[in-house]
Amino acid sequence: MRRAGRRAAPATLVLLGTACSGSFGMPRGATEQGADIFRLWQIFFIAAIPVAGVVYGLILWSVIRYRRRRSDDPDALGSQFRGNHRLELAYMGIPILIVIGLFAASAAVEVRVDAVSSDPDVTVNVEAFQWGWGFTYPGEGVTIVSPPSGEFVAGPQMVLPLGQTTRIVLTANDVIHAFWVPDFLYKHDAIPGRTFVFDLTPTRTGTFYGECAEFCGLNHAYMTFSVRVVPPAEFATWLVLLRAGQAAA
Ligand SMILES: [Cu+2]
Repeated sequence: MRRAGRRAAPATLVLLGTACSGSFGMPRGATEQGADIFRLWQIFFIAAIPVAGVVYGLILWSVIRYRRRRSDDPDALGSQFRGNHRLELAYMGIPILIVIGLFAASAAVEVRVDAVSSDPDVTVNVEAFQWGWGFTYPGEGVTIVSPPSGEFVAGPQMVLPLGQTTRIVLTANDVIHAFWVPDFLYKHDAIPGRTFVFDLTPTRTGTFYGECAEFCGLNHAYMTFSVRVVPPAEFATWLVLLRAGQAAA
């Protein structure tokens, strides 16, 4: 018992720490859309705290208050009652209200995250295939394609400008894949014969790991890529240099 307590203490401290920082251990999302999803999760966590408090509190209270004592008749039942309308209304009504609230918050965030700009700053056509990715910047004459996939092969890199809206046009040319960048808190299936469009607006510079998130065959595990977010001026330079390099090749 004491050993379990010693092990639980650091975990409780970590939990308290992440709760106080407001992140609850969640990544905060490196895009505007991801930050929106992060805030939705904050609402879920905050709603869960009083629910957990009531549930664990009642369990603890009944375990202690109604424990069997030596003097108790072993066949005795506790006081039985039925038909408490106020209690029934409370334990049905409160959860229903919580679910309606969480549903409304989720639907509002989904509408915002799925909304696409009519005038994006950058467009990238992303094509998923067995087993890799093709990133084309239409109008820029630039295409980046996966090297042959393998265990120690780094996937291709997409570069995006910080703070600008990028439209991703996602397709698959063989089987179902999924575009997933964990730090963006966003994942989307790529289905042959269908085109999916979504926007990403990066809010942090850096290199973010991405991978296929739908089992698509033998080399699925090696179907990785990365997204490098740079300031807009650096993005423009990158495009010019890459275009020059690809024209010369
Ligand atoms: Cu795949």
